[in-house]
Amino acid sequence: MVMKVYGPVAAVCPQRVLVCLVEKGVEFEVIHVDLDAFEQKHPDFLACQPFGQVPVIEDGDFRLFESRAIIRYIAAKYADRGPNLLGKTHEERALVDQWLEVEAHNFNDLVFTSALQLLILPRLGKLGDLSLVDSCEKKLEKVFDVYEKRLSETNYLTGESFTLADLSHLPGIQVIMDKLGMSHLVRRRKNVNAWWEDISNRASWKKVMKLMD
Ligand SMILES: N[C@@H](CCC(=O)N[C@@H](CS)C(=O)NCC(=O)O)C(=O)O
Repeated sequence: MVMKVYGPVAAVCPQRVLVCLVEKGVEFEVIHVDLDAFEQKHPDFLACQPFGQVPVIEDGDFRLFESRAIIRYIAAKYADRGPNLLGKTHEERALVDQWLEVEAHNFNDLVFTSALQLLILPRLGKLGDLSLVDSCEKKLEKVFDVYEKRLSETNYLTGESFTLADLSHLPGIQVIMDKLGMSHLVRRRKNVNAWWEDISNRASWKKVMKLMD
């Protein structure tokens, strides 16, 4: 059965889901949702995602929103194929959860706020608040310092193999590298840079990036 993913392939939250599907070799169909036309706020869409955001998946009769819940679902449902993205022991699984929480609560908001001020508001003809971007950048420096230390001990955030915790960072760091003018945050940190080079060169991420061509 083909899994349906609602959302534009250019948006970071759907990308988190798409890269997970590609890692697991799951067939999917993208149903484009035009965010600029506010299709995500249409009553039909709100019936699927009451907060009016993408992504949403449909797997047969089962519907799910929240990108990190979706990648956990995919990784668990397809545990027997592709790489193990969830960890094997209780401890490994707990570490995957820990770093997924870090991505969601310590990292993501800083990237999102910067992207809102630098990219989204100007596209709507509004001025972004550059002092807010500056403050986010300073906070990101500290977050990446934590990652740098962690990645000096292990090749990936949770240990010696790639998991959902690394995967979940791919869309946000790609925005930092390409669109926010903050690539120095990664490039100036030896271990973060080596980790980024590794995870962003995975065939799965390259395939997701190509979906935007
Ligand atoms: N926590 C949600 C966040 C979803 C989210 O912020 N989606 C963005 C695109 S990356 C969106 O739909 N933006 C349009 C809007 O909020 O109206 C998730 O991870 O799925």
